[in-house]
Amino acid sequence: MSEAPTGSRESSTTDPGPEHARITPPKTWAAGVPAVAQAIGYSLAETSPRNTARNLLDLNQTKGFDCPGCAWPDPEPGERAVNEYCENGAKHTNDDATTRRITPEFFARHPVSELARASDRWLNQQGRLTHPMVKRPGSDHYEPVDWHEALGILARELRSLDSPDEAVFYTSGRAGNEPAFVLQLFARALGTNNLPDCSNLCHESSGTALHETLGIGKGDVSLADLHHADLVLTLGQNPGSNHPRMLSALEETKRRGGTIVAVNPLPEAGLMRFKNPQKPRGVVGRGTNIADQFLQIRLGGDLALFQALNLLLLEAEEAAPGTVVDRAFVEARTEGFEKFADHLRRTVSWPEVLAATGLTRAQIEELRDRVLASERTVVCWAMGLTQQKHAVPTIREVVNFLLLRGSVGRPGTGVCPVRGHSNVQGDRTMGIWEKMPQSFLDALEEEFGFKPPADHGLDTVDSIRAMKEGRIKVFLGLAGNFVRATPDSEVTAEAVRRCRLTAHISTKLNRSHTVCGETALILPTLGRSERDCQSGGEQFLTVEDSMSQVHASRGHLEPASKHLLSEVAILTRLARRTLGDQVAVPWEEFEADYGHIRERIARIVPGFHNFNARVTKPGGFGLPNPVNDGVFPTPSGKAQFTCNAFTALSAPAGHLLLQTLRSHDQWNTVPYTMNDRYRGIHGSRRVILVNPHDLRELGLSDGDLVDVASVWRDGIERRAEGFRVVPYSTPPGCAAAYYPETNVLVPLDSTAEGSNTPTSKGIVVRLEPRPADAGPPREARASDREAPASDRSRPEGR
Ligand SMILES: Nc1nc2c(c(=O)[nH]1)N[C@H]1C(S)=C(S)[C@@H](COP(=O)(O)OP(=O)(O)OC[C@H]3O[C@@H](n4cnc5c(=O)[nH]c(N)nc54)[C@H](O)[C@@H]3O)O[C@H]1N2
Ligand SMILES: Nc1nc2c(c(=O)[nH]1)N[C@H]1C(S)=C(S)[C@@H](COP(=O)(O)OP(=O)(O)OC[C@H]3O[C@@H](n4cnc5c(=O)[nH]c(N)nc54)[C@H](O)[C@@H]3O)O[C@H]1N2
Ligand SMILES: [Mo]
Repeated sequence: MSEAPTGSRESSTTDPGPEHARITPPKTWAAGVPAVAQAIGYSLAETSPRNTARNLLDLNQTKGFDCPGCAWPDPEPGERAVNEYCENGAKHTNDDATTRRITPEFFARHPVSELARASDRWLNQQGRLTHPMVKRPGSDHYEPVDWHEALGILARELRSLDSPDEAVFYTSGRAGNEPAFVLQLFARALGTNNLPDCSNLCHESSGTALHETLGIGKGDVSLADLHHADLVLTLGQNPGSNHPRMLSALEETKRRGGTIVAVNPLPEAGLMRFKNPQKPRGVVGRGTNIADQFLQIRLGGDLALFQALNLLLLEAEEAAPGTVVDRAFVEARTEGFEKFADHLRRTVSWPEVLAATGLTRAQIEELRDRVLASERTVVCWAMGLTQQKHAVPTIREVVNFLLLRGSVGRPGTGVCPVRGHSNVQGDRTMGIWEKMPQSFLDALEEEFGFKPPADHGLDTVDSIRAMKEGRIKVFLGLAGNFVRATPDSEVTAEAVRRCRLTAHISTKLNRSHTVCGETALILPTLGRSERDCQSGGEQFLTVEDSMSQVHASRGHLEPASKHLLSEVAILTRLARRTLGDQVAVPWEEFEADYGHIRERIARIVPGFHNFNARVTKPGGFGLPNPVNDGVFPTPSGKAQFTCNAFTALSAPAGHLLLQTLRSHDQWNTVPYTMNDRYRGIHGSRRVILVNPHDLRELGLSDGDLVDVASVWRDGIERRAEGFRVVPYSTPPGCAAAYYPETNVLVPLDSTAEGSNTPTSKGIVVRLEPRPADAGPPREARASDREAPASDRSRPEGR
């Protein structure tokens, strides 16, 4: 238990290599006392005891701030614990509230080319950004700049573009509603819909599939639905690490007699057993068994599983008509049932299903029986489903399953895409999307009197393609770490370096500040837990959780530096500098009092009427969900059954499928420590988890060092070097390694059909034994290849 959070900021700029990995048996339960102790340990290493206490008491309370971690909803105000947070939420919070600072002297000491070689963890550990900084063309150093000049540089570049479509504006789901609304308004007033976001890398496949089938891009489940479900399926998610508070909801489902089925290639600790740190029995007892059935599925096997399950249900209906399919619901509220049923009867092949899933027919029949015993079923899912080539048809098939049983829109039923970033759903609601519906654009026009561009903009992958071709000159990031979150790291880095200017509104230093355009700007901003004072008084932000509840978030700590501006202030000032009085938007009023922004949101975004008044109520308010009001807002007004072509993943002989996932101790692109406690990995992240049988077949043994090469039709060799092989319980042919170290292996053009989301959970790789005399792995040698922008010859055509 005594894995101290990693050391001081003086520690090595590179991460411990694979030879430092120490492997222990994976845990079979999650949370509980060690988890809380870990969080406090990390907090104290990052911040002062006083800040820790103050912060943690504010976290997720109605008068405090929203956890900057995941988007899992908070219980009703009366039902919240005093400590309404999880171990990881506490870590994310205190990572923001760190007392370490990065000052201009830091940048004077460290050239950009050196920082570009430092590990993600080291960059993050250096502390909070304190001053606006600029890296000028030809220079290898960031130097301090005042806000007026920084925003002037950016405004000048934006004004000098041949077309506004030469700029892209990226948003990460940490940003609150108000800055997100201002950013999309500015981009559209400038004349572009180039508004890629982290959702393009995340739940885009869910949005696409749900829009097509149910007419809404979001889930329709509340915490109460989960508690009251007879059966909850959790697919492709690791809640013990990524949505720890979800375990409390699942515990409640079980307490009320519900059943849980987990579908995952890995026996994740949180899916197995849970000890609730909020309850005395969680501290001393055995905890609650979570999954009643665990289906250890092959990567990408979920479409096959649901097609087989749906066929079994159709057959059960034939055997006992009127007992399985919710006929009344299907006839009144849906379309396409007969075609769908016919399609499955004709196409499902059991040998293919068993090969694709790695499951037995008996396991799938057991699942069918659980479904038949359930009146109310909820399906939850995350990245295991969305980051596959056939993610969209997979999620459509999950919807077929629920529609068949009439398990949508009723209490205790529904679709639950479990969102990642705390406000990723809200950012979308605010218009951060490269293809917002025309109704939204029309509402903007009516409110502000300018015509937003109608053509769709670029999503994240298309933005990189455009950068690669030299079509993008200016990149602005509102939070996030574009260079590290995106696939094909080397290709992306080269693409980003072609930009004339890259600018980031950030709290912490990350790789995107160091792999940058000819000119680069760091625009430091307030964190969630900090006081936000403007000329109109103290401000708060609002966020929307994974279950469409909108509420206020208010920080109380002193800002990390007196030079910080809020995200809203940065964006509104930039808009004024760039657009002058070209559009009738009261940017200054927006900056002074965010209530003015919310007034406009109230008039533009459905469900936000009387926003300012309703959001001050403890717990905020829920957005209307047409599906729960009995309406499917599809073109025909009915939910759609779909016919999905069978697809599975396979790897040629001698190859494996690789998924890239999160450890317990990281927040997306930022590893906090080198440990992944529940999976028994300690000391190094350069590990690859492989089925023991595969290891034997490949002639490898526990502890061997390998390079991982990805195999893709474009013939380009992508390599991630220096990984320790770890035998692990994962289906044959299916390996796992950490993101973002392995993003270099995900080809830019390998994306999900229909959503363009990188296939981060299904890439074909080859393991190559690493010669003992191979020297440091390529990641550590990045300097050789990543010449600083200053001494690189300019690409053609610039
Ligand atoms: N502590 C912490 N919390 C986080 C984050 C974080 O980085 N750290 N990130 C946040 C964000 S942005 C997001 S999107 C969420 C992500 O939450 P998750 O989706 O839980 O994140 P991943 O680590 O990507 O894990 C994917 C899970 O899917 C499984 N899986 C992989 N491929 C398949 C498949 O083909 N089928 C099935 N059925 N399962 C599969 C993996 O074994 C793993 O358990 O977490 C959010 N919360
Ligand atoms: N291979 C692979 N790639 C993946 C994934 C995967 O599973 N596998 N997952 C994908 C997913 S689901 C996602 S969501 C993306 C995540 O992609 P991003 O959202 O782009 O990345 P983050 O790591 O969350 O961004 C962290 C940075 O955000 C900044 N930040 C933090 N808080 C704030 C704040 O309050 N305000 C501002 N302005 N800045 C702040 C800090 O500077 C910090 O360094 O990655 C994707 N990439
Ligand atoms: Mo995400």
